[in-house]
Amino acid sequence: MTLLERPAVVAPVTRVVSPTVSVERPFEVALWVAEQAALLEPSDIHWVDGSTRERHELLQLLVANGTIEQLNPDLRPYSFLARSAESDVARLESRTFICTENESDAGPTNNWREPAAMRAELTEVFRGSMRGRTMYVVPFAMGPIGSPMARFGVQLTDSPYVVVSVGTMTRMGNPALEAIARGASWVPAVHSVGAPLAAGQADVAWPCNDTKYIVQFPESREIWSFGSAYGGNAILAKKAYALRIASVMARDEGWLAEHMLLVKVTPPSGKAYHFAAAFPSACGKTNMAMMTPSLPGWKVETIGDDIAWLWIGTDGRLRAINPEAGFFGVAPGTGMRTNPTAIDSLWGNTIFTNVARTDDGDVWWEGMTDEKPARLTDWRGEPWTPTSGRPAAHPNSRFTVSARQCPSIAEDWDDPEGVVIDAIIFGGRRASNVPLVVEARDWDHGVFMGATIASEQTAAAEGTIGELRRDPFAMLPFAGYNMADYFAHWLNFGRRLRRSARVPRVFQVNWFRKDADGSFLWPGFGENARVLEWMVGRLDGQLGAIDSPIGSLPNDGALNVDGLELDGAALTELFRVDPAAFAAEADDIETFFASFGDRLPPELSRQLALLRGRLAAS
Ligand code: SAT
Ligand code: MN
Repeated sequence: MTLLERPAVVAPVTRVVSPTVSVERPFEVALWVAEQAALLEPSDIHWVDGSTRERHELLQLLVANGTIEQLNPDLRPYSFLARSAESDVARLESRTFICTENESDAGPTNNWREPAAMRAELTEVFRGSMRGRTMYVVPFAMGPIGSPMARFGVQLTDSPYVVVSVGTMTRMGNPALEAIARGASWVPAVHSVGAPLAAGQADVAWPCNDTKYIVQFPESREIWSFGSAYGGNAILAKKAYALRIASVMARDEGWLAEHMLLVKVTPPSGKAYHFAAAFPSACGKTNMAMMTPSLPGWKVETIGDDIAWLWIGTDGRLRAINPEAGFFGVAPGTGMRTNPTAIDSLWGNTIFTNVARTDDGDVWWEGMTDEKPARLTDWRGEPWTPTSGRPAAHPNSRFTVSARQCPSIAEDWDDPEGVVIDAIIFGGRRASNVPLVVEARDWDHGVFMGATIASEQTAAAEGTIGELRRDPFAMLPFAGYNMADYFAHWLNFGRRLRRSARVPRVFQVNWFRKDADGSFLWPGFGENARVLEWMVGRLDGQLGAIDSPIGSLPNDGALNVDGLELDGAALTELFRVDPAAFAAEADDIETFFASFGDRLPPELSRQLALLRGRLAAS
């Protein structure tokens, strides 16, 4: 049997452990569940209802299995620490596949596999993979149920840890199943840790498999994931659905599924603005989304920290929702100085993964406090002291917490109609070259900026940390189709916006530029509000800019640096546009663009030629 074929006889499932559900099980879902059960051979099936009681029972089960341990309830109420297997700590881009009939539809930036061959391979990989385990049927909604943008899915998984994670990150359970029963279309997603248990075989704390697959079939809108229980590899609603599959839906239906945070910024004037900002994984999206602005009278409120779905509303305006319901944030570097809002969000009801534990049963990670605790248990479960010479928390250790717990969450964060976007920001981690902030000349120039983002690799995925790579729109690992077509979709989208309403402004930022000694030039974090102030001033027409070959820079005095310990030389260096360095950058962009062959939209080659012309004239 292959994954698409129906089995002649649906194998009977031994037992259905399911809470009494008041909701009707949609026939189509029930049939699919039975078909998959015949392949996966779980010992039980549990339809997840999403109730608090169910979550509690799953957490108890996870404690009993040794997957998580409860933290000291006096210090961190109802919170838990998970330690993953050492081989299962980040997204695996090399094992992420896009399967389309034609290779060119996946494009040069994706790992392509021929769908029929991949189906045959997966059928063998998944056969019997849930033996000895319970299969959870996890209905979920991305976006507020009732929003025109809400989309649905059902994930099968044999990991209770993944179920509780999906419970925080999405709207999981009966309400989603009810929407499907009423006729909403849904994406099937199958996940197995790939560790079947023989009769009587003892389980391990973090079951997983050395062989891993994260497979998307964009044409049939399906997801298959095997071997990992970590983050984006396993919470399939997140990167696999809300970005890879949703980007394809968005292309076909005329909207955008983006790797972006969403914030509401209110200056002292009281008029609110909404920004969507794309940065690669682990480049500070959560910190920016929860920023405590250093400027008096300014307010930044959180709408989302990782994914945004944008569309043109019936009013013709660019609108956006955060399809998620929680935060899966990087722990290291999150502290009272850098992100007090995140620290406040994590007071309780939080699952931490791969952070260190203190002797009194609380958590710690690098950057949480300036002073390191004298003794810890590190993320591997080993004793640790500050002289151990290794990090106590894994660099990609995470917290999983509900958005509702975030003190800076905006009142309109889950408005079914979304929020109106005033500006789009692109950013990356660049030690050199890219200025603190630049404004695009127009939408098409903004698309060029997005298409040419480069960033230094972080610990969020496997690879050499610090290596510079092009990460267009911060979507390199997340676009579910040919990146060149994705660029064209952005260009077309701008054309539609121009016809109907005001086109949002586009900016590029770089908080990470370094001086000759390798120290950051810009203080970042709450001081980034100064950059937002300039952007708001640009939107209002109150603050000025000067033209440069790469776009508009703040003119003298337009960026408020009052009270900052920033000398003139540092400020100059933050905005220095070195024509020679940018000419080299243009050559690199040309090579990158050439990888797309004739599928590259001509407008992007034109933008590159314009940039070179401006550099030559400068
Ligand atoms: O592991 S996740 O993909 O969810 C996080 C990230 O890489 O942005
Ligand atoms: Mn992300």
